[in-house]
Amino acid sequence: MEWKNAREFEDILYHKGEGIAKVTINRPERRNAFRPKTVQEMYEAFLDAREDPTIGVILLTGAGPHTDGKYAFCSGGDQKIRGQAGYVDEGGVPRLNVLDLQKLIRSIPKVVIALVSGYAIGGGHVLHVVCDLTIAADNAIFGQTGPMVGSFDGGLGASYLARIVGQKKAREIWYLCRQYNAEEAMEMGLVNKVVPIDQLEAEGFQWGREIMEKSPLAIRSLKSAFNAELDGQMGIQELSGNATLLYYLSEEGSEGKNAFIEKRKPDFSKYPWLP
Ligand code: 2NE
Repeated sequence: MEWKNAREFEDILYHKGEGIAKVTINRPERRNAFRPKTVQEMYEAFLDAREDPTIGVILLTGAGPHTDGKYAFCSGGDQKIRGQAGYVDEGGVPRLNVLDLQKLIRSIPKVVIALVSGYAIGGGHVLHVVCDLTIAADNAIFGQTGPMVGSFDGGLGASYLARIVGQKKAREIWYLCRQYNAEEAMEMGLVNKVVPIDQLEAEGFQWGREIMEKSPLAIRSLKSAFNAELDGQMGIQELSGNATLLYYLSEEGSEGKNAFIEKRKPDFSKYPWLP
């Protein structure tokens, strides 16, 4: 695969190739824990991918291995810069901006695939949970640590996790803070596929390529439909936004606009009231 550097950041790497964007958390010395800057950079990269009409798939992964040979997707919020009211940025402001990133990943009308090697722990686990799909390397380790380190994510990190693995299992994951290997994650439906670590990126790229051969409007409508069931008014807004987009693309939708511009009465008579 041919990756081109899409933009320079400090805490992440951002590449594009063949309609696929790749966001790599690049703090392996902290098992790819995120600080506010890391999250802000990821947010900017995801926004760029959302705005780029050539991009249909985004891979989210972690840089590794670290010098000790260990891999991590992401180990959650950087506990070393956690203050009393959140993760403290360079200006001294406490933040929980990863929640904004979760919402963006969920609502972006493109397919987001988490490629997990090593640890996906705490807020890092939640990040893979909110992605559309997860491909795990055979060394992947999944788990929540919140109740051990004085934190929790009761939003998508709890409720959406429960939708994926079921209530009993989600409660086990959060209450006991155990770690689960790739095979166990596969058994509970937490990941889509497990591959040898040296094949992880190639597998993710192949899934991306297959998705890129499909209809963009069909995929974006499906994503918003999957979300709508769970997301209340915001889910309906997303789904309906796609209906509006499709209507604008139709001749019938254009007739209304054209009539206004041409200062005439719109003529919708040739469009059928389908059963
Ligand atoms: C990930 C894990 C299990 C890895 O264990 P191990 O034994 O392989 O590595 P080690 O030695 O713990 O970590 C290697 C280096 O990375 C740092 C460590 O401190 C260590 O650095 P040194 O002290 O040797 O210099 N490191 C690892 N994770 C870090 C982190 N999250 N923040 C800062 N430094 C970190 C093991 O490292 C682990 O359990 N990490 C902590 C996982 C965790 O509790 N994350 C936070 C959960 S809360 C959260 O993410 C959150 C939320 O609940 C709600 C909103 C937003 C965020």
